[in-house]
Amino acid sequence: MCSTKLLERASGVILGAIFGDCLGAEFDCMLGEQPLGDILEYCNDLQNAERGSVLYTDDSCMTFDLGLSLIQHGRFEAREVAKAFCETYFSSFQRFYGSNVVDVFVKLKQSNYNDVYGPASQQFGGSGSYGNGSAMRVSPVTLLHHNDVPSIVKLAGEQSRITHTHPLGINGAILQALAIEKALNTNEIESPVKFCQELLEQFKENTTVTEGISVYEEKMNRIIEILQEEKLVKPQTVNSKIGSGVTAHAAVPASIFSFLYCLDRERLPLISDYNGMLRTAFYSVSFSYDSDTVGSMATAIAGAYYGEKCIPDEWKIACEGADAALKMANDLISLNIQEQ
Ligand code: R7I
Ligand code: MG
Repeated sequence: MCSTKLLERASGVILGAIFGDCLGAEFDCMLGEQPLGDILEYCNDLQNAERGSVLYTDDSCMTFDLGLSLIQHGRFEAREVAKAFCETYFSSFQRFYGSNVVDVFVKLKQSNYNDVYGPASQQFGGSGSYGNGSAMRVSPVTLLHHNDVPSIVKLAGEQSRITHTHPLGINGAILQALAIEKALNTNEIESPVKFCQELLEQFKENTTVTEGISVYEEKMNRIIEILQEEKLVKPQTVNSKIGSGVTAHAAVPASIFSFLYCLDRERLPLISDYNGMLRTAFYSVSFSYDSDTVGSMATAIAGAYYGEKCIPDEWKIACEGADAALKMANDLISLNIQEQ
């Protein structure tokens, strides 16, 4: 039997991913940080928005592609996932996919999906991409294998290799999947620093890709440093010490930082009246240079901790794919329970 609490949290993961993406897409920060007041104003106007009218981007496209394929086949079928990624990409209008990953889609299609891992390994002169694209879609992996860390790590890495083979790309997907798992399993975070230290240890112990671990270790230690040293952190500090752009080793730590920073409502006077999931969504979107993706990843982690009820119904309804997100979370958790 699935407890309501687990289902609410699992739903929070996928809904958080979609909500953060939709919100972030409206506040693309590539040109600089966004005032929190503007984001609040935008959200308050959402109650008048039509159902599904706030559109998501590639983050959610790929999250749905991966999750629905896992549900359909009951397991990871790499060729099917590759096909789903490509079919969605080639049938969509502008969803703001990464500028290089589209070359992988073209080659996958040309090979009739028979060479599933080859095209990604040829990216960037053979080093593979370290973009954040395989981390931003990883949330279904955690739900399918909830309570089974080795399987989460294995599948997070395998799904990454379809588009991102660089060790930093793969490890970004693994760290994000583990962050969601830890948030799902924690009832009350008493110390954000301890949460971060334990997550780092778990990542180091379990990742199957040793190259690039030190980069993430350094970033996680900077998160700890910032959380310990400063009460009110300026966006410039986060951007200079952690980063928040399109690379996995910037965006994943930035997402983890956002979640941990927003646990303490006093750190965010302007939005202190909102619940923690909304604080995380607003904050992550406001400072990131890749606002849709950091918004999506940070709010997915927050959703695992706070649960989907933390997003007001009228805001949910405004987002494209909200109902599908809730159904997908339910189906993944049902599969997970059957496996145990
Ligand atoms: O990682 P990816 O799928 O998407 C990244 C972001 C996400 O936020 C999406 O929502 C979208 O907005 O873009 O896309 P990739 O094309 O694989 O990588 C994104 C970018 O990361 C590339 O265009 C490069 O600028 C950079 N990058 C690299 N640069 C140098 N060397 C990724 N890997 C490398 C590399 O090995
Ligand atoms: Mg993005």
